[in-house]
Amino acid sequence: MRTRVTELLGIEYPIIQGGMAWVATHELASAVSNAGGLGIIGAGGAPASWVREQIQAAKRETDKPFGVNLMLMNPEADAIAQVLAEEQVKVVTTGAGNPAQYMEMWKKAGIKVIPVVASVALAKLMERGGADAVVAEGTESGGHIGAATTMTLVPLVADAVEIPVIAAGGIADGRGFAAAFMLGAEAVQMGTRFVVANESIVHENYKERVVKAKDIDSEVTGRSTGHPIRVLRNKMTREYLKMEQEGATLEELENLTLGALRKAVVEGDVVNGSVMAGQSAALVKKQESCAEIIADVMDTAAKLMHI
Ligand code: TUI
Repeated sequence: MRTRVTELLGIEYPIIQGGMAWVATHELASAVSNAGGLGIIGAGGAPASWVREQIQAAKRETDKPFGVNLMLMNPEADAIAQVLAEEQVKVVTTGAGNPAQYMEMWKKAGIKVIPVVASVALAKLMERGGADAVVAEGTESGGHIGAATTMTLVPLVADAVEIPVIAAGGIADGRGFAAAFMLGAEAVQMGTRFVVANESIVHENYKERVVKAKDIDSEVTGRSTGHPIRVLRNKMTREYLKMEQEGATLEELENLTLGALRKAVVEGDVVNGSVMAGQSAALVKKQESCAEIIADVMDTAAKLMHI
């Protein structure tokens, strides 16, 4: 299936793997790229040296294009932005901020730049700044989220910009893929479904939690702090939401979540840790390889779209 996004990135299928902090390591990224999608290494809150090592490992594991996501709240964002240019990564996506200050350097290095946006305003700004495409990410997504739903954000962004739009948030199967295309997207980004991939290094407890998740298990912490984070409900979220309601300070709330993602992903503590996942966790039924995930999504989508 060809779209402007498959042509832009040189990939076989218009499926991009989300650049999830702690989860999207070189193992997952190279597996997705080898399966014909676009794998992405998630820099998350990691230091620049770690990001460089991850890129070099992925280069050994695949000769297909892969990308890196720069989470702009990372204290080492400047240094990482430099590493991405030096390593001449094919594709960069960004999250949780405005990457305008790095755009010129990346474009000069020949990098395709795809900011993740949660609003029409930022999508337009990114297009004016030279972005090659945008990911329009709805509030159904896991992790740090905006307010608009995928159902409204994707067509609004598609109307507002000329560059290709990639839909994200709530998409985990061929039905979501087909729906996204009906809304004007030319590719999809999926995170949650790839969390449970065989090639994902995520702790088994975390994967089991995602597979077992039901529709009502999705929760948002941090609405009052201005940093809403979508996660799966557990002891941590119950305590957090109670403290938030009782007017706890930012510091008290941050103490509860600091390092919580690592605790869940690496240590497998899905009780006290932060189990970030999108609403689509309820749609994720089993662990399988990245190639099987992509084949399943594309098979269903092709039938629905009569192609
Ligand atoms: O970035 C994400 N999702 C993330 S980042 C992350 S790591 C993290 N961990 C703890 C605390 C905070 C982050 C986990 N999940 N998605 C892309 C995304 N970007 N969603 C929303 C936005 C966004 C929001 C506001 C982008 C820009 C923005 O404002 C731009 C401006 O003008 O500053």
